[in-house]
Amino acid sequence: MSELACALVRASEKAANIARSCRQEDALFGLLVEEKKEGEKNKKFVADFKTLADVLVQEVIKHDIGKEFPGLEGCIFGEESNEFTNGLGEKIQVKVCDTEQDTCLLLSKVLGGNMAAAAALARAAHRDVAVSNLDVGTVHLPQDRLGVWVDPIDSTFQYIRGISDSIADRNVYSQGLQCVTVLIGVYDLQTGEPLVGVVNQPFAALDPKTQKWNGKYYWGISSGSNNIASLQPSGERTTGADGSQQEALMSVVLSTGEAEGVKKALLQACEGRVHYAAGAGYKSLCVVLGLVDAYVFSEDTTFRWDCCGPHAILRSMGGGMADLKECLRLRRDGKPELRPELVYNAPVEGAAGADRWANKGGLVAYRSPAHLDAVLALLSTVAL
Ligand code: 2IP
Ligand code: CA
Repeated sequence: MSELACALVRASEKAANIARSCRQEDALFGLLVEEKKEGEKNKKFVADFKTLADVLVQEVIKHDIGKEFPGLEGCIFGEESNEFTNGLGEKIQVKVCDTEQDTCLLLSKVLGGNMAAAAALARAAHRDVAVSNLDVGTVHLPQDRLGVWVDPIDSTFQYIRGISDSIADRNVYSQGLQCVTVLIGVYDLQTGEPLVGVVNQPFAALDPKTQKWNGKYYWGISSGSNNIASLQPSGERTTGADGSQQEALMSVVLSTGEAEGVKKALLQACEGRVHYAAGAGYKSLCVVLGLVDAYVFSEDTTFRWDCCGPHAILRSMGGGMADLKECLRLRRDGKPELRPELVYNAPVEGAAGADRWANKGGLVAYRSPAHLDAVLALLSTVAL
């Protein structure tokens, strides 16, 4: 099933190309923003935006994966709906057509007849992307029951702001284009477990000479006892005075919108090793990269599409993503050994719109079970 992982990486690379092309032309980018409709609003932002880039990227991922794995396209779900309204109030279903020309024609309707912009986007959507063979071996996946969550552009707010000169604190960016990610996660439709994940960072580093952005991608596969990842887990440890190996002081990354009680408890325990960063995907990536031990979020404003891809990668590296509030509840009920992970196949009962797929209990993305335990112990007395 290595082909599926390769197809996901290729789709994410194409997505990253489109995201970069859209940012390179300010005039084009200005045309692309449109406010989200009520039902699909992420309540976090006063004005949350979706962009044509977002919608197009999602459609490209669907189209490309569907072409290589017929049957799977019906099980690819994402944050965006593909309906876009142009300046004339016309509703247009954005999709990738059979030919570049047809896609260009369709996009020109969204773009009010701006053929140059439509042609540039259609070119990026149809351009083949070369990805060298991934060293994934053969992993068995339940082919007939796979679902896919896609977040075409996570951290849309940072993508729109486009800050390019943000400075990292111990390699963690609090804001800026570095916090933008493309997230693709494959899960088991029956069990809800994450199986394959790709996190693509289209704006990983700005080349000072060319002023062009270079991207990076990371992947992981976790199925039964088969775990393969593009990165090796980094086991940062310190040596104690007696020569014993001790875990280095915990470090965490949080959303700036995190609850005060959680911030306070973690600030005290982590002695300054608390980072704040934008983007649910980017914060998860910081855990994958070993820049922090955990990403903690106690609110309900992340969604399945924010987590499925990074979760699969973390699992493949010995970590995971747990439901924070459920874990704390079970701990209080005397069952600390039960630490439920996020699952991806069941909607939130009684919820409507995007909230059906919200991670209601918050989350902890962690590098190892010991890090999860440490976070839960620290937060066990915080009222959430
Ligand atoms: C958002 C995005 C935000 C995040 C929010 C996600 O997704 O990742 O940055 O908030 O939870 O749903 P925060 O940065 O405070 O963690 P999108 O950008 O795709 O709407
Ligand atoms: Ca998102």
